[in-house]
This record gives sequence, structure tokens and C-alpha cells, in this order.
Amino acid sequence: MTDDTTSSVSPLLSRRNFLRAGVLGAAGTGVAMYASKQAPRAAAAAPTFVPTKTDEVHLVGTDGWVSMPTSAPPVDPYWPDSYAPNPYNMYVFGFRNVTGLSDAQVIAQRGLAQISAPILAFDEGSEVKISLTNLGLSQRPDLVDGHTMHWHGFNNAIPIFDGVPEMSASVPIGKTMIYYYRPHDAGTFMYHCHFEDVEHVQMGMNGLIYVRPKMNADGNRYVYNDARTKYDREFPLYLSEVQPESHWRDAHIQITDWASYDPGFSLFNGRAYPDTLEGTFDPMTVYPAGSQGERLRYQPRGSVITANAGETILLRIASLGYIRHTITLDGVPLHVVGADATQLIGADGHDNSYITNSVAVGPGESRDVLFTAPAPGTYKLYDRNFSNLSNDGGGGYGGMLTEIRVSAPGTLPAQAR
Ligand SMILES: [Cu+2]
Repeated sequence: MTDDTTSSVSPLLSRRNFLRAGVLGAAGTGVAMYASKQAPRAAAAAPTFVPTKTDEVHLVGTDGWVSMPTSAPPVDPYWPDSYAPNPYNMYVFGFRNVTGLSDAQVIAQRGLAQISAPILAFDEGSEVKISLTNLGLSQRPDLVDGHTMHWHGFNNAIPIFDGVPEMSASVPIGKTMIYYYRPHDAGTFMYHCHFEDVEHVQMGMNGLIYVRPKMNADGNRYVYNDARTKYDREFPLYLSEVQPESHWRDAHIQITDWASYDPGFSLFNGRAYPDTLEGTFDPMTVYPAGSQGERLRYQPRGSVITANAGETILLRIASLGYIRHTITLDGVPLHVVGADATQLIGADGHDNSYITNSVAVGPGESRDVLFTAPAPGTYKLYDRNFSNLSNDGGGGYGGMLTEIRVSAPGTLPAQAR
């Protein structure tokens, strides 16, 4: 506050003025509000926001079943889960994208959650409306848990759309809430449910959001509004882990002690190796019995990276696991141009990006990584911590391991959005 209202003239230092000064000061607008009382001014014109377009997405939150690699050693009684319907073996919560479906089709998705939630992609300068419907938990009708949409890293103007249930609303079973956003910052973000978040995030309610920069209007693809971040192909590398014991406990009406967290499977895009090498499937499609599509449709995204030699590849790496991961690509320089949805440049434009072959990513962090596809061949991308390279302690490789498959120049067509 200014001196003339609070401290220098004794008649103004009444208890009422002191309280008003403190309250207004705490609100961050005290000076302007007090000044306007003394000398009325014309109201400032409200800034006008004209969205380039409006994107509307409809998500549901529910529970369901997925399949970790069946070659892993059983851990009795936790995994495979005896309640799991064939061909699944682990209980999860998750989001599904039901945009455009009828009410009856939406309701029919109850109990059919996916892990590694649908990737959402929006443009800088657009407006975004995300409807979240809570379909309840088919395996746990005794639970009345809400769900929320928390856009991790988004600068909200008000808390109502932040999805933290203590600070805003959460969506009760059978209801829908519309979250509203104006993405003004390009980068790689995450979203997750924030209701009982240690449990709901572990159970699978989390995924990626891309915000594409305005500079893409020139027909090229950039990570940020900077020509140095141009790329040809992009791939998600969403990191998480699952602890089979806690998933079993949720299915069997038991309580987990989270202090004993010890994940059994480390996941790229919701799958452990060798399932990371399988294709991408559609959760809405019914695949033939016994096929990989049937088994993996609720963890639908494969992690194989395909490119032509010489192309610039963008890896959008983000983690909502609970432990730190270090992603390594032997012999190929990785150029980290962004961290936590922020380009690595200084206020003066100085380039703070860096070259490495091991990208460390902590829980709740993201990295935008560019590399040049090397000579044709197959390369391994993996977590260099060997304990994250096995499935439930079994022999051989598992966990966070996938392949980069490089073809001769001109072999693959341009990547479609
Ligand atoms: Cu939830």
C-alpha cells in the first residue's frame, strides 16, 4: 500500500482502514481500488480474445481391465488377477475418448477404461472445451469416487477448471462437467485425474496433451514458435509404472499402503516390452479372439518409432510415474529443446537447449527431444535403470524398452496428424 493511505497520516490509520488496506493488498489490487475511490477513472477496456477455433472433446472416467506381458512370472495372488476376464490380467481406472458417441454408446463404455489416456492435441490460440463424464466403477460399486480433469502445467486464471477437488469441483458418478481452457503456451503437457490422486493416477487416469504453436500456420511443424524447433515426425513417449499389488487391492476391496510402492511393470505409453513393439489399436474395435488387438485394445498405443534416415524426429516425453526415469538412445545425440512445456531459451533469446544421450525425467515432468534419424537400421530406446527393464522381476528384457526403426530416405510417406 502507499504511505498516504496507511502509515503517514494518523487519522487514516484507523482499524477499519488498516484492515481494508490489508485485505485489498492481499488481493493484489488494493492500490488501484483505493485510488479509484478517491478519483474515479474510466474502466479499462477488457482484452478481447478471439479464438482461432473451438475444440470440443468428450472424455469418460471409469474402470476396466488391461493385460501386462503374459511371459512375466506370476506374483500370487496379485498378478495375474483372478478376477480379470480373459484375456486381461490387471485392474485399472482410466479415461476414454467418447467424442461424438450417442448417450447409449457413452454409457456402454462403463467398465472399459484404457490406460495411457487418449492423446489430446490443441492449437495455441484456440479455445478448448473438455466434457468429463463419470461413469462410475463397475468392479467397485461400493466406491463413490469422483473424477476430475487436471491439465498439469496449465496456467489457469481461476481454480474452477484446475480439477483439484479440495479447490474446485469434482465430477460425481453419473454427471458431466465441462472444463474450459484457452491454450496460450505451446509444448508437451499432461493431464490426469486429481481425485484421490495417488490412487487414481497409479490406476491409470493420465495421459498427454500437445499444444501446437501458432508458427505451424506456415505449413511446417514446430515444437515452439522458433524455427530451431522444426521437426518432421513426432512420437509420444508417455512414462509410468504399475504396482500389481495395489491394482489387485483395488479390485479386491483392499487398501494399499503407498509408502511401500514398488512397481512391477515400467511402461512406455501404457505397455511393457515386448508389448511396446505391437501396433496401435482402437479401443472401440472388436478384434478377433486371441489376437494382440483384443488383448491390448485398452492400452492402445504402440511405441515403435519409424522414420526415414535424415529426418528430424520429435519425442514428446512425459512422466506421471512415481519414480525417476532416464531414457537413453545409444550413439545418437538427443537435442533437448523444451522442458515442462517451456522452450529452453533465456529471456534474451539465448539458446539453453542441450545435447545428451540420456534424458532424465522426474514425475510430473516433460521433455521435448529432437534427434536426426541415423542410418537405416533398428535402434533401442530404453530406461538405463535395469530394474525398469524387466517385467515383475522376471528374466530377460521387459519394461521401458522400444525400437527406432529407420528406413532409407524417401521410404515412408509424410506423417499424418
Ligand atoms: Cu479419478
